[in-house]
Amino acid sequence: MINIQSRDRTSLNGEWKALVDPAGRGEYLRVWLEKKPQKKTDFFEYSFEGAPVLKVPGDFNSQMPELTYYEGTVWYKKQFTSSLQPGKRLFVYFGAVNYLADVYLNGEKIGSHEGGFTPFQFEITGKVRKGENSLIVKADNRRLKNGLPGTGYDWFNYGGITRDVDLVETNGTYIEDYFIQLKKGSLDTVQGWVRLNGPETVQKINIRIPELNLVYSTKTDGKGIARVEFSSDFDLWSPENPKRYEVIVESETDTVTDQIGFRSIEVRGDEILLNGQPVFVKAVNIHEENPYEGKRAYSTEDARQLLTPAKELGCNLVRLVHYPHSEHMVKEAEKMGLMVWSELPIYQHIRFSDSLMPQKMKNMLHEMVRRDRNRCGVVIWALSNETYPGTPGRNKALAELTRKCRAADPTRPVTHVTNTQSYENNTFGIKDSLYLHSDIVSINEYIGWYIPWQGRPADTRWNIAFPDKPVFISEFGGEALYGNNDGPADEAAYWTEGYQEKIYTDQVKMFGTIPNLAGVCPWLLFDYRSLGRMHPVYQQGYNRKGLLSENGDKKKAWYIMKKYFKNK
Ligand code: GCB
Repeated sequence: MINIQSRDRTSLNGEWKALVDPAGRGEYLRVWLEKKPQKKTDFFEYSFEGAPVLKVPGDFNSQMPELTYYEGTVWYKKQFTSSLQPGKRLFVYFGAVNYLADVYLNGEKIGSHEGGFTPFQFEITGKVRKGENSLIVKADNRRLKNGLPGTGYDWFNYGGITRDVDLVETNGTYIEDYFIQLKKGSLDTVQGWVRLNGPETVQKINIRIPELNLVYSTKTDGKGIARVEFSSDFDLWSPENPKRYEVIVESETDTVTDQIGFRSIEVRGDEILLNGQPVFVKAVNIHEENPYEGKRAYSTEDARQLLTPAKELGCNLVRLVHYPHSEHMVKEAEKMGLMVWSELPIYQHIRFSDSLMPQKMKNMLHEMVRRDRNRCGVVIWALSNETYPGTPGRNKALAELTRKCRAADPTRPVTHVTNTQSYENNTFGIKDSLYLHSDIVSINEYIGWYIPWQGRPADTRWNIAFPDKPVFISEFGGEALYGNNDGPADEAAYWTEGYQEKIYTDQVKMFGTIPNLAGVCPWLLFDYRSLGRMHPVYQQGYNRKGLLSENGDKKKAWYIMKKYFKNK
């Protein structure tokens, strides 16, 4: 189901008992049965009694020093009471568990989930007991060769129950999902649907927007689905006017309330149009990490800490890399007038030819789209980042995924990001055929950092095999340790702020040469933790490509970017 926040729910956030299981003994000992010794002399191990606690939501790595670099299993336990009345249904809903989750209620397995950044739920009607209940979750963040992402990635592998957990109570038939957004290209007509779950499939549906004096009525069919189409004179959402309306969706057995904005987003020819007008995308990359505390970000407060400097930089979009961020983050961005780029962790080394991969990609796509389809702030679905053309099955798998994405949501542009360009004689060659399936040609390039310049930035030439599409520089930049200011900028060495500043100055000159340039997005807002970044002096476990240090200090490059956005 979607829109948990507006439902009859009981939060299971807070302290959970935790058993660290590096050897995988818990499975063998079946800890979910919570066996108790009968006599003093009975041998037993692995008991939740006397176990330490972990905070949920929250990654486990940042909560216990011995778990800092841990990649493995932690068993979590929470007790709750229930008094579910006959005819009602109960669900346990997880915002995210990284990466594999097995969930047990009162000793019985109720389900599993794969994927660290999308929500899932299990129905526990008929399984929940009156009074005390015990919920046990096995969270395993080991990297999988056929995982999404796979084994190699440049961010911190925060494990555990990283987002909110809720019990949600509904009537026998409830409003499971709906899609209420403007139809593609329209500025006044909503086209969507409402879907019920439960036996009473045929019901009257009302959609009310009190501020517009709007009441739209329709009816669900035998499958519990109602088509929706209505028009109104909406005050359109935009970064300058992040207007959202209270929207009430009612059936005869359920009511949910949402805050929904209306806007149109389209790629037409080589331009990106917001509400019918060309928009230059001023973006910044953000990882889901609270930089000040070095932990996975999960709350509204965390979201504000990350988004406030993005606004200050002059951004109108945040690229939330490289996986779907929490719902709080997306909602805060929308509220603050930041468009959102939402991305799947189909990142670099993916085993496209693995027999399980099509299903894994499809599930994750649907979990991402389902959760945020009604968020007008979300303007782009990004389906992959830096996958390699030579990987067997790559193009076919991503073409198929693109088709599925467009079917699930025909209103938003879709993109793939690549870094497969050639760069010779100061000329970029862009011809990765993945862009055939991409509405926007999104390019990551690190000229000036990983690759040296081959001429004056302002003389750069471009050979783009897709001349009719907008071009977006989705990543560029270089590393600098804040406060490392040895030497004047023109002599500055690697890791200095001056060196990074020079990269930005050159990149900005180069941007002027890009045909169809529709936006740019520096890599990235804050320095962030990554296991692959262990230079003992300059990195110390951090990717230092931030415009801000992990303490929020502005590096010199920040000002170059801010000026560029201001003048754009
Ligand atoms: C990239 C990746 C990003 C890395 C970044 C870097 O191209 O998309 O995930 O962290 O480069 O710092 O090298």
